[in-house]
Amino acid sequence: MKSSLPYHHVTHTLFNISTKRHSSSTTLDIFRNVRSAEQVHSFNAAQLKAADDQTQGDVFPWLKGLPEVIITGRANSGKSSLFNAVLGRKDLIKTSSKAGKTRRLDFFRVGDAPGKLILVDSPGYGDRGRPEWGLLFDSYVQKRKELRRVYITFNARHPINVRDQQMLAHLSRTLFEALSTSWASSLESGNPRLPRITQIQPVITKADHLPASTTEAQLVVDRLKKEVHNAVRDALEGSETGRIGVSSVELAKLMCLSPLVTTLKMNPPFGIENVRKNIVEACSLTG
Ligand SMILES: Nc1nc2c(ncn2[C@@H]2O[C@H](COP(=O)(O)OP(=O)(O)OP(=O)(O)O)[C@@H](O)[C@H]2O)c(=O)[nH]1
Ligand SMILES: [Mg+2]
Repeated sequence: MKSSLPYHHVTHTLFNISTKRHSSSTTLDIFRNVRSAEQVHSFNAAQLKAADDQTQGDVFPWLKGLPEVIITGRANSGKSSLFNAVLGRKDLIKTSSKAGKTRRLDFFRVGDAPGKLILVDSPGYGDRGRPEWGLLFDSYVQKRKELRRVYITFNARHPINVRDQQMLAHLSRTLFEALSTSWASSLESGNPRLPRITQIQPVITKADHLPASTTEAQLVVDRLKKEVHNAVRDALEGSETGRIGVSSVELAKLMCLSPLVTTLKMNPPFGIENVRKNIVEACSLTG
């Protein structure tokens, strides 16, 4: 079995892709009782189909309007494991070495009831994904007002592939359409307000699989960062971003954040505090 990288190696990589710093006291506050997190709901493709016949709106459960973040990524890229780590739990969420474990949207409340925010785990895409899971994810991203940020995982061991590019393209167009619609309605209301951009946060998981040389590891991270950004930029080029007064290049920069790097094969797991801070910031809960 391949041994884990030395701690300093991944630390170095993480520092080099410098991420925004946030007040850690608020983060600690929100995640202080992280172990009290609970699953508060789940929603599967069959429920979506049944509900869609009744309404065109948000069909997902009302969770007191708490801010939500959702995670996506290729099947088996480590989405559910990452959320377990963020929640300081080993197996609140079921994980598996076999792709296709998560088959529905699962909603987890962070903190004691009524909670501060909701993490939404979702099924993976790619060869082991299913079309109905894609519809479920799409419906959530298109309709959910509480959505604050979309996390997308990339296994450090695998280069980005065409399915990742398709997902990034689809996601950025969907988020742009939502932005454009809320801009149009704010114009109509006679009270134009710059809409909030729902951002995409890439997360490189399984960083223990990055090459052992720091330079090579950095190259992998930089390449992924560039490819993800380019996929978003190219997708937005085909959208009429001028409608909201920005170029596709500008919007891509605003919409797609720099990747975070994590590995759970260290004790304690690496990069998790940064993911927590990022979630807290996405939910506008920083003090
Ligand atoms: N080496 C390594 N393996 C990891 C890491 N994180 C998760 N894994 C493993 O990756 C496998 C898949 O993890 P999951 O969290 O179930 O992945 P998922 O993306 O939720 O998978 P699906 O629900 O099937 O789409 C499991 O065997 C985990 O133990 C990590 O940081 N390093
Ligand atoms: Mg999963």
